[in-house]
Amino acid sequence: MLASLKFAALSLALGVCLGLRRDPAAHDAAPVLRASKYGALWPLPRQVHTSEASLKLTGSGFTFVDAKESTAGPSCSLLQDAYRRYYEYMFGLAKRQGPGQSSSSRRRSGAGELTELQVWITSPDSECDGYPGVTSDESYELSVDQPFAVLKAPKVWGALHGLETFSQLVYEDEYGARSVNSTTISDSPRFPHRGILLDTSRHFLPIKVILANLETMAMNKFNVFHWHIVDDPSFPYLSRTFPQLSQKGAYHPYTHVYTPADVKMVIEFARLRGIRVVPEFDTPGHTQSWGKGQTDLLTPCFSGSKPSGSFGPVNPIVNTTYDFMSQFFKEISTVFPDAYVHLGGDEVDFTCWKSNPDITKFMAEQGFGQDYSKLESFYIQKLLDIVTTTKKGYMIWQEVFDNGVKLKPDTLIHVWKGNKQQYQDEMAHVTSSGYQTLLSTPWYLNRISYGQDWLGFYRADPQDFKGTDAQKKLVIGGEACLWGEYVDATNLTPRLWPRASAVAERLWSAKDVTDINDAYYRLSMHRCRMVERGIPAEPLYPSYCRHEYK
Ligand code: CP6
Repeated sequence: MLASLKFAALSLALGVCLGLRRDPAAHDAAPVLRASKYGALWPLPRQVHTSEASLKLTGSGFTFVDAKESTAGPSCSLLQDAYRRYYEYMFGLAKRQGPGQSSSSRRRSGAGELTELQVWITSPDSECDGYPGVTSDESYELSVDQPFAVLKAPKVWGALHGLETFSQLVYEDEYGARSVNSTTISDSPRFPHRGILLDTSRHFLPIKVILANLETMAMNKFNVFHWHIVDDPSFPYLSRTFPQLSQKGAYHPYTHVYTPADVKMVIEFARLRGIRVVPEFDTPGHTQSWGKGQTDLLTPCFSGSKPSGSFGPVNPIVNTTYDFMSQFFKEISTVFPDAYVHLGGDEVDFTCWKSNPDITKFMAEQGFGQDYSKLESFYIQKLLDIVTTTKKGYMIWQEVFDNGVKLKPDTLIHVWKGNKQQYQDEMAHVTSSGYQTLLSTPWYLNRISYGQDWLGFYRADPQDFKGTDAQKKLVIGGEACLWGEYVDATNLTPRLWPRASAVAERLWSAKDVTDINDAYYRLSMHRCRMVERGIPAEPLYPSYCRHEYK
């Protein structure tokens, strides 16, 4: 089925050298670096057929064009922008390289030239001006052949992925001349939800860092930016309805905030790359920063019979809380176009609630006994009802499900806790209750170790738990999380990439794509490609990239 081909020239061209095989720090057998028949493709497409026939490409002789039959024409700026980006990635870097391109391309007599990639959107509605969603069609078919290549996709979302794949097929010889092998690819993702969580509360992340990350996500076919925008330490979201939240709760009221224009820019930049933006406003815990600008929102903690001056989670027993949440989430539902918001609900500390006599009285009136998770559920239930009136779906951390809160059937339950056994049991439990779920537990990229930790991320599979096929179908994907306690603009990119790329392949490629040696080669090439594109992605192991230090 798959043409078995040697890509020795390719290996030379991108120049990853042989890594040492024995590493005292590696826990299990280190992967062996040898060329993959799939070249530098990452994540691996569903079907790849390659031939030895290679075609030359030159910057002056190649263009992206809309196919005549395409339902998206020159007025689709999403595609026109993508053509510009990929042209730049494929040829713009030529400036940095030595001479010799045109002479070497003329010397090869047998090889033809590839002059065009025709992009053909086949569905009547290309969705060019829409937003991607969980049910978006991301499939595409790519045929690279003489005299032109064709990229066919029902929607623009598949075309974006196909352009990335096409750019990954292009390789350079030692003189910098570019070629692509005649290839056909048929591709679509294994899971519809492939996310990255960034935390902008522990440290403020400048907009340009967020945008660079979105750009890198597109190179890895991630399609959800989970924006954990506020938390205990700071509240950088500038709310039009409640501007005092960031005035008082941000690290700095002007420089460390995301204005409505900033948020718009992030959403549009993401849309142009087929990425959804799902904001998280985590309550009732993780809300210390909310209390600075919104007095009476948080529960006053008591020391004996007197208020201690400190505050706990959101106060669930007063009407003003719910009035506030109604107005707040009404705003959020208009600012963020995605069909989902993430409502958090994790790690609620009951100590403060227990100290407060008004809460104690309320617990008794409601018949909650000493079970504070019932109080938490009481709050979440009301919050979910409020958010439902804004016509949004919701994602929640697993504790909300664990506590038995009544959930709409389309609620997404985000599993983040426990060891392997525990998270697999949780996935089994959530799906046997009929809920859709996504996994993050094995993908806490904020955790680092001395070694090739991409291997562990790569091996985890969100469908590995005991359950029926129907249960497995309820797994919609996963998210790699980069919590921000020890991460800011200085170290975010190399901490995330290429480690997150391992998660990208697990969530995009077929379940049986598990060959570690093959992955190691392709990921090394992919990492060098990210570096060449200006993304400071960290190395996997002793190696070099051809274009570095020039
Ligand atoms: N913040 C919030 C966090 C974490 C969670 N929620 C977290 C927990 C454990 C680790 C890393 C991050 N920092 N709001 C858990 C979902 Cl190891």
